[in-house]
Amino acid sequence: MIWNLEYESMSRPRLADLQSKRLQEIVAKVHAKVPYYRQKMEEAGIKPEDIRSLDDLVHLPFTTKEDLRENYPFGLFAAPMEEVVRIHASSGTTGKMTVVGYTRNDINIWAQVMARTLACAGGTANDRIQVAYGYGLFTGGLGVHYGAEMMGATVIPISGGNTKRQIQIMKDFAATILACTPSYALYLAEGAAEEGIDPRELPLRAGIFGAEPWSVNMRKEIEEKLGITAIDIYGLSEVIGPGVASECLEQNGLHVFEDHFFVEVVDPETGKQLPPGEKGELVFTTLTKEAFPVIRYRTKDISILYPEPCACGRTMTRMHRILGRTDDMLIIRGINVFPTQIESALLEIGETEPHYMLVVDRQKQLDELEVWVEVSEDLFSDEVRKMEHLESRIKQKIESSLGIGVRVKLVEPKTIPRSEGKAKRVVDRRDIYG
Ligand code: DLL
Repeated sequence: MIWNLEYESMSRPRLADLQSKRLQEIVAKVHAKVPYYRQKMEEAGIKPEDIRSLDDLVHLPFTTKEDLRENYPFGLFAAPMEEVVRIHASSGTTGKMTVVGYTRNDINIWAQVMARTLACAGGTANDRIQVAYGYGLFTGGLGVHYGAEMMGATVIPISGGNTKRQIQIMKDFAATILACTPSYALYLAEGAAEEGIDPRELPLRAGIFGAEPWSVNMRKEIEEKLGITAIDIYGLSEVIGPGVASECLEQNGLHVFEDHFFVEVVDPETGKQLPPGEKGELVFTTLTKEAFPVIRYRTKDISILYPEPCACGRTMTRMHRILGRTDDMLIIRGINVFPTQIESALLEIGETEPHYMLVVDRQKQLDELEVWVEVSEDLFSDEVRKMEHLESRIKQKIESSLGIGVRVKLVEPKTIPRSEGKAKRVVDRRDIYG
């Protein structure tokens, strides 16, 4: 079923008209309400009236995560705080988080695009949706939750973690759709097997998985082990959260909900817009959001656009499953981690050398992050107790700033390879984009 047939299957020319009208409105709005955008537009010599069609969008400057950081926490909000009913946040590149806000109407739009996403996975009011994305500042849990309620489905708001309980509830409440990260879905499958439960015999029939990259092989494995259809869903906090794009049952690219989010692919080096079919960085402009509109937001996610019609009947452009990142952001158990966050934690503690390395692996479907840090010769040859103490201080510091568990390994001076150019800080042993 298509949740909103009128919009999701709109003819391309009508859609372009709608987008063009909405684009002009949003540009005028941010110019009037957000000093940052006004200034950027002035610097570029552009007035809102210059944006007359979708082709004019390329004249507008990009917005980046750094811009959000400079305006931390609420500097880019376009609505007064009394109209903001919700805040979410995601990792920033250093100590500061990326903060986003929603008006009541934004929450309503978000619920609608999430209802579309669930319908893309074959969901209806008859479904029981186990929401195992985290609830809280992360957009996953509450995003799916509101969409599922709007659809009229039964929500099981269990949030992430506690695998045994997840499996028990999945079975006892007869959940039909699972929402979580793809790696957690595989972990649940293994957990079920350990409990002597064959998930393929449960009523579960579909999953909406995202928040991290996953390969074609991983999809196969999830589908086989859980006996379900696994749907890729994409989104980011800065744009709205989950609900920016979703695969349909054709499983051949993710439909971008373009009546709300205008999508471009640009060359990450030059910023030049690329034609459909070419690989580059996704850039989004929100067309309808009130509290936190973004203009040409650089996602750093790599994909390709396919505007051809889809057999499902939706006319919305499809994007390829995410093919990589243009930066070194890692996603560990669904949480975005920037090496720079770890670097600033280490710098705050001091006492170590500025050489570190992050080793990421997937053990039994769970991501593990190991932080190797060089210590001085003196400290290394010192008592073991002192080393252990430092190790645990670093661990605590990183864990509290990142919100995920890490292992810390202090290593001898000069054991971390030096590079002549860009330092290679990350060894990722997972096969995530394959
Ligand atoms: O991860 C929103 C979300 C929640 C999406 C639940 C899907 C499901 P952030 O925490 O802001 O928001 O992280 C956004 O995660 O820029 C991508 O790099 C990555 N990402 C999200 N979905 C996918 C996906 C949520 N399906 C960042 N495939 C994005 C690959 C994804 N990467």
